[in-house]
Amino acid sequence: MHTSAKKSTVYPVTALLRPVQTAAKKIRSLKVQGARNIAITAIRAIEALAKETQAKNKREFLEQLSEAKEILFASRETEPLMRNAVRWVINQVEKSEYENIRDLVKAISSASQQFLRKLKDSKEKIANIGAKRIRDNSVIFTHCHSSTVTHLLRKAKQEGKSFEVICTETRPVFQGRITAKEMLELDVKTTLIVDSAARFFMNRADLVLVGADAITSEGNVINKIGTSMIALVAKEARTPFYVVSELLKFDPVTMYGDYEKIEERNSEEVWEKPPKGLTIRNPAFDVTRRDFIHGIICEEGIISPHSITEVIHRKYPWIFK
Ligand code: RUB
Repeated sequence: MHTSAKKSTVYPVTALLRPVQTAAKKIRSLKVQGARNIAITAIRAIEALAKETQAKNKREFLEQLSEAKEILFASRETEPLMRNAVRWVINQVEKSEYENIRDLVKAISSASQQFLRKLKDSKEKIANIGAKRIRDNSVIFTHCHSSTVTHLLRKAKQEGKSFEVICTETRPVFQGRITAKEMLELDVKTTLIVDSAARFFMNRADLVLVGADAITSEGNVINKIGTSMIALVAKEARTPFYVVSELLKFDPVTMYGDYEKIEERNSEEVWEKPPKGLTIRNPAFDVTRRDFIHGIICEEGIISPHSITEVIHRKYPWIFK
C-alpha cells in the first residue's frame, strides 16, 4: 500500500485480468523497475489478455482492454512511457476496421510486437549516439538504475573504451546496486557511494548520465529522487549532465497544463518500524529543471531540452491526439 491518500479502484478479479494484475503487482512492488522495463511488462500483459479474451464483439473487447489499461496505469503514476505505449497499442484496435475478434487479437499482437521492436531499436540508437560521448579513461557518474544508461555504457565498453563508473546506492531501495552489478559484469571499475556523497565525488567525474521517467513539455526531466540534487552538484562542479532517454517518455498532459504526478511510495521502504508519531515522506522521483541539463540523448540524437515539443511533434505527432 502507498502512503498517498488516494484509494485505488477495486477491480473484479476475473481470470482474464489476472496476467494484467500480476504485471501491475510486479510493477508496483518494483520487481520490475525502470520506465522501459515497466512499459515492456505492460505491453506484454495487454497482449496476454488479448490472447485469452472471450469477448463476443469489438465493444466488449475494447472494454476489457480499457479495464486492463486502468489497472496498469494505476500501478505507478509517473510512467508516461507505459501510458503512451499502452494507449498506442489499444488505439490500433480502436481505429481498425476489423470487427472479428480473431482479427482484433492479431491487431493487438502485431501492434505490441511493433512497439517492442521500436523500443529495442531506439535503445540501440541511443546507445550508439551516447557511446560517442564516453571518452577513454573518463569517469562516469550515474544515479539509480536506468537500463538505457547501462546499455549505453555496455556499448561504449564493446567499442573498446576504458572508463570508470561512480554510482549512488540510491536510497531507499538501492537500485544503484543493480547498476553496480551490471557494471562489474562488464568488467568496468565501479565505485558505489551513498547518495549524500554525490558532491564529495562529483569533482572526480567527467560526465553525468541519468535516465528519465518523464519529460515535460517545458523540457524538465523527472527521474529517481535525488537526480535534481545531483544535477545541482554537477552544475557547481561544471560536470556535463546528460539525460539518456527514449522520446516517448514525453508526457503529453504537461502540454495542456497538467503537472507530471510524482509517485509517493510506502514509508516502510524508508523505515520499516519507525517510532510512533513520526512522519516519513518517500517521493520516488523529482524534477530536474531543463537549465541543468546539457542535453537529452535520445533516438533522434542529442537534443536540447528546450526543443523537446518540436521534436515530439515531428517524430510522434500521435502522442498529442
Ligand atoms: C528508475 C529510474 C530510472 C528511469 C529510467 O526508478 O528512475 O532512471 O526509470 O530507466 P525505479 P530506463 O527504480 O523507481 O523504477 O532507462 O530503464 O527506462
